[in-house]
Amino acid sequence: MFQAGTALAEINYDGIVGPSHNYAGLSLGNIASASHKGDPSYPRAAALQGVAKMRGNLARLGVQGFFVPLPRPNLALTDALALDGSEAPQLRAAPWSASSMWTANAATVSPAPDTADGKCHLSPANLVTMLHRAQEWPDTKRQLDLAFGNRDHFTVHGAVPPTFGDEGAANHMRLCDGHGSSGVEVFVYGRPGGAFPARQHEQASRLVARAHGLDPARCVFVEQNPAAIEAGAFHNDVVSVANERVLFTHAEAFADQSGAYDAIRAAFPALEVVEVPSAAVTMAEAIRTYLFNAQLLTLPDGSMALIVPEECRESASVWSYCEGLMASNGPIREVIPVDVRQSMANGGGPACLRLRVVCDPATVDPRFLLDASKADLIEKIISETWPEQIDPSDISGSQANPALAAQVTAARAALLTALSLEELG
Ligand code: SUG
Repeated sequence: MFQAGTALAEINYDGIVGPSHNYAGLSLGNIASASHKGDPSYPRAAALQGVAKMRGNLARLGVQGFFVPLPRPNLALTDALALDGSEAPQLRAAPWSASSMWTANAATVSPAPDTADGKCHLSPANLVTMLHRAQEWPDTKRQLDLAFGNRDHFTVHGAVPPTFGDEGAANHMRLCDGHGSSGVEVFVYGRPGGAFPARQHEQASRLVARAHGLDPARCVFVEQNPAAIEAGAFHNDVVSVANERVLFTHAEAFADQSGAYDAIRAAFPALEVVEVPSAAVTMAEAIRTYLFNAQLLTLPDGSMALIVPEECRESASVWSYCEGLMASNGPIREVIPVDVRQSMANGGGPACLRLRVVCDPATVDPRFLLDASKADLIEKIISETWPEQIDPSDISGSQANPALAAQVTAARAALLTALSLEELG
């Protein structure tokens, strides 16, 4: 239970990219996923890119967590789908998806200073809108139950019941004076009826806020701009990110942009908005480069750094905006590109790959915390066991590929053994 004065820190839990990482084009409304459908994927390179990102943030922040990949191929889902070779290839690919790497969709997290009982509450996201993602939450919950098993400090809930779609932290932001102080939680939902699915339902957001025991006066519910969803912003974290008192957002992120700022400011007067105008970066370019799918970090000296995908540096308009940001007197003083191209090609940037948990690091299971030697170990297992390449026909062809299934299963098992996490096997 939270007591004032306890040392709370933000821990970023990155999803280790799983050995079955592939491009099957499963996510309607996710432009990168659709446009890379059918490409060969490189699971080993993808996972090493992810570890390199974690190493960078470990050096910057002094703390970094991770979650392990979920069991794939998921034989229970294969059975449930009655796959017999006559079905659409996309159905065959779903049990192979490595989508749990995007841990921003693993859960919604309300840190202890925000909740009525002074514990940190986590609700795994049901991800019901997409078949390949809906299989994640029971295994995600098993992992959360272990990582945050200290019941004096954490409560792990069940998922929101269907039909209310919940996508977790990707549609949730927290504003606060410092990570350890009480925050205002902002839930961003989409209204159904557009060309693409609105994955986060308002009722799911409201349910999570109630379950977590949040003070209604410190919760804000905001509608995402339907035009942003239509343009490919399938999660709010593709168009805005918050850290402490700062909201970094595209000017067209919300259905009622100034109404959203007013509502947040009414609950959190210290709000500082860094709004990127459409004239500087179009919505299409923001979505292509994932400028907002960035990690906005508070560095030990109190300044903020934005960890963006390399694609931002390659875009004239986005990089010129970033250079202006760094030269300004604003709160974001550094913009640091990272290479997560394998994940980006499926619509997952630096922010998708991490779940933020504000807590006392002494209260979490240390097996899920990274240090330099564990990063070496994880890299060694990935280099030795992860497939170098997967062609979509390996997983969605009418003939199953038992050798690949065996390799993927063995690779995950080797990682669990190395990390003493066999109980997740
Ligand atoms: O749910 N891509 C993920 C990307 C998730 C990004 N997360 C955040 N924005 N927080 C998704 O659409 C692609 C899978 C495929 O096509 O095989 C995929 O699931």
